[in-house]
Amino acid sequence: MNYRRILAIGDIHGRFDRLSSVFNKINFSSKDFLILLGDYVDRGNENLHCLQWAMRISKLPNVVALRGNHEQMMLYYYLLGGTQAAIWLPNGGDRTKAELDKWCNEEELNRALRFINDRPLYHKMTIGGEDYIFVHAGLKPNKPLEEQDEESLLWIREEFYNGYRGSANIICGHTPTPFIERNRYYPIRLWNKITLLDTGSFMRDGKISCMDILSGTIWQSD
Ligand SMILES: [Mn+2]
Repeated sequence: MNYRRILAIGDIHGRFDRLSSVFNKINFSSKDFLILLGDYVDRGNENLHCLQWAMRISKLPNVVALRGNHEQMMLYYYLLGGTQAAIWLPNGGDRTKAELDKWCNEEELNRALRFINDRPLYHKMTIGGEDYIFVHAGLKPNKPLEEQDEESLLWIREEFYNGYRGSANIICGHTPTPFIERNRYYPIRLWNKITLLDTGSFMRDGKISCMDILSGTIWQSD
């Protein structure tokens, strides 16, 4: 594989307007490789459009769409029950569910759930001798990738940011950058090889961000 760019897009959260804005800027083609870091749904007002876009584009051989914790909550809500099911609606799932109730028949809902269930939790690549791990939230420090649990990959925050000492570069979303640095809606590169690409897509001044891992170039929604 010899791609022109390795692109990663952070949290989307139902903001199809911002997704279109950033996606139009990158001029994505078959020469690129694209990783979506998850959280297509919840909190925005076009959750279904975002999910359907991810379902469509991930059929391309040069696109990987990961699972985010919001897709995980949705999956639990519809299929598995338990604590994660109970927290979906109050965490923005209410809006997604309203759209699904309105626009989807049972077959379409099942197709969406199957898509979510099939999402990988991480994607690893080696580029120029460097390892890159793309994952929604992060990794449990001091644990090999193969032994990571679903919970950490989808939900972890401070323990990962403060404790990660690995040699692989980690590209992730999940914690909006303004939660780490006030009023910052631009990706953050931490000292320990972690790059945070969730730039608060669902927030008033938030953006959706895309980064080319090879050049470091960043594109953002208007
Ligand atoms: Mn998120």
